Amino acid sequence: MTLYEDLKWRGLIKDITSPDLIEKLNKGGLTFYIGTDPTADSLHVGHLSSFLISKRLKDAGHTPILLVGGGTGMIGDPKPTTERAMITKEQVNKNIEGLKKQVEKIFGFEVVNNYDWIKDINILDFLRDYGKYFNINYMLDKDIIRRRLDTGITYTEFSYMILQALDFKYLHEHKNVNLQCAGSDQWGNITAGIDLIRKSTGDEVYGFTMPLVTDSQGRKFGKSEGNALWLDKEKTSSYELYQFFLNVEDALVIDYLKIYTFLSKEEIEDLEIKNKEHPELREAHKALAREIITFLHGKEEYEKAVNLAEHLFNNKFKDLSKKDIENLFKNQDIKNVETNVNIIDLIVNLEIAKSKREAREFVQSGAISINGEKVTDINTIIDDNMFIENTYIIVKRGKKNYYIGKKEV
Ligand code: 545
Repeated sequence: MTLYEDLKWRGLIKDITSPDLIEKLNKGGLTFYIGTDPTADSLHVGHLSSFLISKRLKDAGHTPILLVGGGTGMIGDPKPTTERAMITKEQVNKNIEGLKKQVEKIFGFEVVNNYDWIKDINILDFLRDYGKYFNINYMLDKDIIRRRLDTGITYTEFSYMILQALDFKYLHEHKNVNLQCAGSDQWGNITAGIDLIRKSTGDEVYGFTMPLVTDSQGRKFGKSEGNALWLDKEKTSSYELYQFFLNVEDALVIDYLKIYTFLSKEEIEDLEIKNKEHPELREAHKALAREIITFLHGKEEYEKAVNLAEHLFNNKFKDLSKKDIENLFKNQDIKNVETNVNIIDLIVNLEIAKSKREAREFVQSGAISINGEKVTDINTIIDDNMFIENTYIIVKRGKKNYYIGKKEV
């Protein structure tokens, strides 16, 4: 398969600006760029598909440049709905540091910051050398701008596309960049750059966009219970990523393997058959989690995530570290509890039961386990050695209700 055929097969191409791009993609040798504004100090899974494309193109012989928008990040790319809140310059710089470190670590590509050239353009040069190429009707015709006219858009956000177009021209002239790629929301900004370059230099450059990845309800992919899944493992642990990818919808797991992994067509088709014949083995889901976490955080992190998941699955907690337990039960509230109390008091303190009577019923019916071991004696005393690493006690009621107690010091 050619690169273009592979990208199409993976569902990674939404639009291309010219059919000429196909042969150029297949031939290799293009320098391309993808940009990201520093609206946060870490990328999240929602941006991953578009950044993985830079590795796919690099592996096919193209040269990637990653741009962090220190300049554009201060302006704000207009969203279809509302004006963005401006972020402070301090916040922009903090986010740039985080993003640069992250994209260099994960992708290892050259990173440029458009503040470095935008800062030197004064207002008169901007209006004469760039504004002159932008007819208002052309700008109003951009889908996202048009949708903002009734809710209102400020001059600041309205002028954003000129900055992104200016970037493309700058990189074309200084780094021989002939291609910009991005998610589908960037179509207007990319074509603005292509038109600026054609009008001002006569050169033909290219762009392509990737579809926004969604779940079967059409919701943007990459959030779990409303929270973004960050690519920074201090924000979202490998274990959380593992659980997320292990539990993506069966109907979409093969599509996600195409988008988020570098497994070959044959390997993915083989997983598709296995997933059909033995869905209970979840081989496709495990491959998805393995490939992504290994790519992002390395094999060791992946194995740690699997190990933690197996502990939870097998109800084995005693040999876990404090950090492991905090990781396993990150979204769970942890209550302070006293040591040397009766198990009934502990169950009531942890609000597992509403009364001592109900607590006794839970214990006697065998519904309660402490650190993975069932306890049925209502006279059990919870003493120090029942706190893992002298800190945490894990009480489970029934099949999957976990309550974490932290020993009061
Ligand atoms: C700025 C100057 C350029 C070229 C591009 C830009 C950024 C672009 C933009 N991109 C998005 C973005 O999201 C916030 C990242 C939070 C860490 O706004 N104007 O910065 C997203 N981009 C990746 C994909 C995207 C896009 O980072 O392109 O489609 C999301 O998948 O929304 O010269």
